[in-house]
Amino acid sequence: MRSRVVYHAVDSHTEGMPTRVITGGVGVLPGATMSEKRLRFLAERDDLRTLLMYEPRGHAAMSGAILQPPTRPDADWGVLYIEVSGCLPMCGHGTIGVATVLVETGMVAVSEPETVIRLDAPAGLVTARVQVEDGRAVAVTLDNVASYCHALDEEVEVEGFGRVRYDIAYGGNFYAIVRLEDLGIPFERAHKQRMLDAGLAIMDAINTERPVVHPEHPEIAVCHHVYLEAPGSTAAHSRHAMAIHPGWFDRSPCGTGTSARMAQLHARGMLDVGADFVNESFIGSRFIGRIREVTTVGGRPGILPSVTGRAWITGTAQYLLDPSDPYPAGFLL
Ligand code: PYC
Repeated sequence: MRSRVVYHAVDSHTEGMPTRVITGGVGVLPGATMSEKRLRFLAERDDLRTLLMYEPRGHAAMSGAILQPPTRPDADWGVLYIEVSGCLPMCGHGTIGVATVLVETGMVAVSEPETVIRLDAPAGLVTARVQVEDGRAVAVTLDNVASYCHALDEEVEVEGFGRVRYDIAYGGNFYAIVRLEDLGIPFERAHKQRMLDAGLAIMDAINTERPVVHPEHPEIAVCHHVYLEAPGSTAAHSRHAMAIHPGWFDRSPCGTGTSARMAQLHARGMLDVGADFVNESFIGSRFIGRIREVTTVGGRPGILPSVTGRAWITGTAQYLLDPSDPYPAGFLL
């Protein structure tokens, strides 16, 4: 066995969605803040992301996180989110996976019934409150970054669908929220390809015709997620399929998407501070969301959201790269 590198990983899934947590082998990435580390990593080390996320070590819906020393004194760990689409500024299911791994491997001081972990993420400081029983993380509540509704009742021209109406909100990433009924697509797995095609065409149209920029983080300026709302969804319990660039569905209920959805529902006057919001994924798994308080984001009305879910460790691994491997950066079909 030969290898140029060894990356240590603890694999997990959060409500069905993988998080490969890289615990060693990468070293300290350059950059004074996690946001700077993210941009430099994308520019200088993207082959490491694709090695760990793409086939044959990953797959077309793979997601993960690289642990780093924090860049700010009020955080316990730094996190760089990696996935097939790139490096997200923030990832909710990934944070729940990271917090579970940190507790269950003893990489943080664990206290019961609650262990609080402050994470330095590219989008800002987030706190994971882990409910611990007999050393096991049985639930994680993520206090996410400030979220806000960017626009309601927008429209774009989408090839094959005509004028499509959408709301757009930010919860750590931008999310366009579109009713499946408006697209004439049933909320059924048999129609998943039509849903994915619609989601990708909608995000393309938004990024071309009506691009978005975060008012405080100008580097966050793309919509790569479309929340396809299922018929019958309410402000108490919403079902959806989350279409993600370049062509996959979130298996989890999407933590940043849950936060964005709560910001949109709050802007519509449908969800109050403190009320439970159940967000259900395409595979039927659930997060419970709650608005902790209202705030402002770049002068706009916003919310401070929390999201509760659970992750399970699925394995540990050392990922290697044989010097003769013909796919040192992986590949996607
Ligand atoms: O949970 O925030 C999330 C997320 C983003 C993309 C996939 N999952």
